[in-house]
Amino acid sequence: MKLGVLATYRNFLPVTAKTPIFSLGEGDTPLVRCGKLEKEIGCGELYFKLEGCNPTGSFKDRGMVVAVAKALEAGSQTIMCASTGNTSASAAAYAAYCGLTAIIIVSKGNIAAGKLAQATIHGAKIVAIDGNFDQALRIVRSLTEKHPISLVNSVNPHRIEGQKTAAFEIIEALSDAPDHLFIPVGNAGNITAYWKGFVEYYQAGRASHKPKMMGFQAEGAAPIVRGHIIEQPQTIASAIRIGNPASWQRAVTARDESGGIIGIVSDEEIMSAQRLMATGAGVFGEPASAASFAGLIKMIQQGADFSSKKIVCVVTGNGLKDTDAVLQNTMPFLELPADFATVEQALGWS
Ligand code: AN7
Repeated sequence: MKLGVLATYRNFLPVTAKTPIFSLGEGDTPLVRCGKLEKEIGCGELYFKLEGCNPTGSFKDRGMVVAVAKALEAGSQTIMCASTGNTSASAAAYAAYCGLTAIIIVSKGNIAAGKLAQATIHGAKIVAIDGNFDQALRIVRSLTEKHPISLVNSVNPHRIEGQKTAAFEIIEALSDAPDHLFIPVGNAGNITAYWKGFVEYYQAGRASHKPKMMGFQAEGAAPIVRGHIIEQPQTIASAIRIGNPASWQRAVTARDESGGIIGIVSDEEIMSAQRLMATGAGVFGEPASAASFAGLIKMIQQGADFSSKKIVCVVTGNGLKDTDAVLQNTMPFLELPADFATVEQALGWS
């Protein structure tokens, strides 16, 4: 049985004698090396951290298990979040497991179908607003200040605590930190969490150095890179369609303290990286999660030299959550009658 994030890393987490310890099987996700893509794009060692293997299919579960445990410890009966999809799926699942009510606020028409199905099947109360994620988060922050409800967005520090465990796992798997960590940036909680995790394991003597943090935002939703709030963020990567990240300043700190960058990738670069990851490595990540690999490819194309570097790209969410994004951009398949000879001929074997 998997121990889960709370039991495995309790000494690094805000776990007290009163904190309930439970797990839906989050954490301990694969770190997969891809020699083929290493050669193809030209970097020393290339690993994908498969966060889509978490129970609800994204990295959010690591933080959610801690946030929900602390909400239970505080006697809360209801949790609430704004979400571009994955946070709501995770909140809904952990609330269901713990017998809590989950209320989620989303931007109408802007959530990938798989994520909405998750929140629905787990029994969350779903409110869709005529507005974007940033507006939803503002409403949720005000509501949870006024009413006795636990906020489980990553402005809740327990979320960051849980999510930092992915950095611990990478160091454990590689027996040291990588040289660079490539990661998508939306609300900027995850880059904040990884940096915290790398710093803590470094300070604990578990790593000889800290990686450079390489964050990537989508071109139409890149407030940190552009240096101002984006009122109407746009990108095919709906998970990171965020114009005013809650952890903006901490992402900048992670970038600067690590000597890394936060850059931009276009929707085309995201979709082509998603495809290359799928065809070259057998990894199917959702569009937002391909922003990390897209950033790596882009930097190499622009002349960066990673030929002797150990690189980890975080694949933050499972591609099955958002199949529309893929099927809209795919070559149509062959449609044939159910006839042996016709199929054989169409495949070029007769
Ligand atoms: C797959 O679910 O913000 O920079 O509300 O789902 O920590 O926000 C999701 C974000 C990257 C960005 N990859 O992480 C939400 C939400 C995937 C995501 C991000 C998200 P942050």
